[in-house]
Amino acid sequence: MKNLARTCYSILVVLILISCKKDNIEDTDLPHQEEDKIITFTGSDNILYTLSLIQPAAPKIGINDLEVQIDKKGSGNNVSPVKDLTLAFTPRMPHMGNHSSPNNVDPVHSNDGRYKGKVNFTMSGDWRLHFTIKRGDEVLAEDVALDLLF
Ligand SMILES: [Cu+2]
Repeated sequence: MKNLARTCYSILVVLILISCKKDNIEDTDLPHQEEDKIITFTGSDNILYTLSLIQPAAPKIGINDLEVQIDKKGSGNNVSPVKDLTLAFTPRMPHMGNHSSPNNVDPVHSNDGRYKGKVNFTMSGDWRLHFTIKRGDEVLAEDVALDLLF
C-alpha cells in the first residue's frame, strides 16, 4: 500500500513537471513572434534603422491595409521617426516558387514615420515582404525582408 502511494505521488510529480515544461516552451515562443514584426537594418548612411509591421495585425486573403513604421536609432535609447523615405515592396511566397501578387500599393509617408499602402495576399500561407528603401535617388537599403504567416 505504501508503494502504491509512492508510485501515485511520483506520477503526480512527473505530470506537474511536464506541464511546467510546456508553459516554458510557450513563453519562449512569444518574444520570437514579436521579434519577427520588427526588422533592424543598417542604411547606406551607416545609421541603424528599424522597420516595424503595424498593419495588417490580422492578415486576411485579399487586399489588406499595409502600415509600417520606420525609426532610426540615435545615441543611447534614442529612437526617432524617419519621415523622408520612399518605399517600394513586393510580397512573395518563398515556398511556392517565390510567386508574387498583383495590385499592391507601395506605402507612402503619412505622419511620424508611418508609411501606408496596400498588400494583396492572394492566398494564406507564408509571405515575405521585400522592401527597397530610398532617400531621394539614394538607395538606403535593398531587400529588407519581413515575414508574415497566416
Ligand atoms: Cu502561394
